[in-house]
Amino acid sequence: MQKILNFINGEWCESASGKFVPVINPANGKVLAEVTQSTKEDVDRAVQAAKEAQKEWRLVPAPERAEYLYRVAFLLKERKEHLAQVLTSEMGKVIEEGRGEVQEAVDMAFYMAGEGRRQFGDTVPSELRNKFAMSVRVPIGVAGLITPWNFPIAIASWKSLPALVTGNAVVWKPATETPMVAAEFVKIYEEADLPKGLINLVNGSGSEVGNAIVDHPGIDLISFTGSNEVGKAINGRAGALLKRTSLEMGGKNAITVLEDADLDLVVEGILWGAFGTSGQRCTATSRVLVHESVKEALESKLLARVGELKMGDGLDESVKVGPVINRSSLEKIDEYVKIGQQEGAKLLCGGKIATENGLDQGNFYLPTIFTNVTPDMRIAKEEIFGPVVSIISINSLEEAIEVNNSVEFGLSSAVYTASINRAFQAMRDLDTGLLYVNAGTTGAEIHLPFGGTKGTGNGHRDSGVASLDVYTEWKSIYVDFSGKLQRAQIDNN
Ligand code: UN1
Repeated sequence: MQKILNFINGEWCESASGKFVPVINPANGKVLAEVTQSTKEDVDRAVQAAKEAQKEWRLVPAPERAEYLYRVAFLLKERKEHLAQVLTSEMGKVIEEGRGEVQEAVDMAFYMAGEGRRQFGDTVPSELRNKFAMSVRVPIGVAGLITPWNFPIAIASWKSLPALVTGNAVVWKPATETPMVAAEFVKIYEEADLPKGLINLVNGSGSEVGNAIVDHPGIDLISFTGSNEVGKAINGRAGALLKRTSLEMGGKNAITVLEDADLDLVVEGILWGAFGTSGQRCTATSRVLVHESVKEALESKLLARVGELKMGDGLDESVKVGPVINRSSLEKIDEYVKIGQQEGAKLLCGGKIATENGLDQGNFYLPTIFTNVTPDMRIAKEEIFGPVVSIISINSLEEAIEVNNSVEFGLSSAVYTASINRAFQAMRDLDTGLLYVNAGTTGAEIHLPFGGTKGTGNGHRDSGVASLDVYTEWKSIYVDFSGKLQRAQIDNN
């Protein structure tokens, strides 16, 4: 049986706990490997190694740090197929999406390597003569990364690469469900000859390893993607220690369909956004706010297509919808479907655990569409994280905006319309971090900020230049070459 280990101070090692838990293929329930379960002591060792390594790393010129990232980028690209296969086996997303996700990490590695030669600050005129003023980014120290199973390599790349290129060291806890692709990613850092101690992988539970990372005085900042419940707990603990925390949490993303929308295009956007990744993206489409004049037409077009979505093992190239991550997730989704029915929503299709053709060996839920959903229903407000979408009828763009904004999340919203005026109105008024016009709610690219408003986050962003703000402090520097005391705000007035 393959054993997945920790990587601490440049060595692959087992936790002294001696405990291992199985890594399970969600498509068939088979055990793929077992992963070491770490303790607070393992986190301690990782933090010590990281602190030590960072002392030298912060002095390495950023363009030289970037050379390691370029090597990581090429290795990721070279190993794309292998990484995608590992990812699909343990996480379940269909192989085409597995490849797409690895590509997202490749893109991020090249992009962040480029940041080695940017990391721009401001140079501004001083208000005094013979005085120079500028701002520079400086690293913070040791970054604690806690990443989810739904994008196990892409999200790890969004966090580890900017942390490293800006001069920090990393202690990373991947999700328990997806340790194999995490280990493969760290192997790439190792092969790229990243100096030892800069990236440390510590496997284990949130309650043991996650909390130890959050509470550790040697960890200066936390970057987390996952559930709201855990994010809030992290914010409380880390906030009390005055640590910076970057949180990316839930979504309840909506596609607005106006009466002038191209319905065939809308159908593609809904099927891909709601049922791609079996609805397990933070950005997944979980609400459709459709103008009542086109609601029936849209429903019949959707129903005609949803049956084409073949379910099965994501490694099969013809499969379009893979399993959900585990049994408890499957049960939670089913629970929500029952709640929806009790609330009076009408089930158009799906609504149950798939058991035919051997699917009962894995965790499969039929693509599910509810209609006649009202904005106050729980299925219209709470994140389900599965292949379930709710159709809500609206009468105008203004009403759609109100319904879109009525939930506690604000990650991704989309609007389909032929009217440029209404598109711009939606761009202005939808309260969301990501916004699409005539495209679905998923598919963010790595060079723009990724994150959301309200309960989705806490004001920070992954991806793009914005993510550098998570891993750096600003230092404003004044150089006075006048040779005399010059008092700002006084001697120039
Ligand atoms: C996530 O679900 O947390 O925009 C990440 C998208 C992907 C990333 C999703 N590029 O859907």
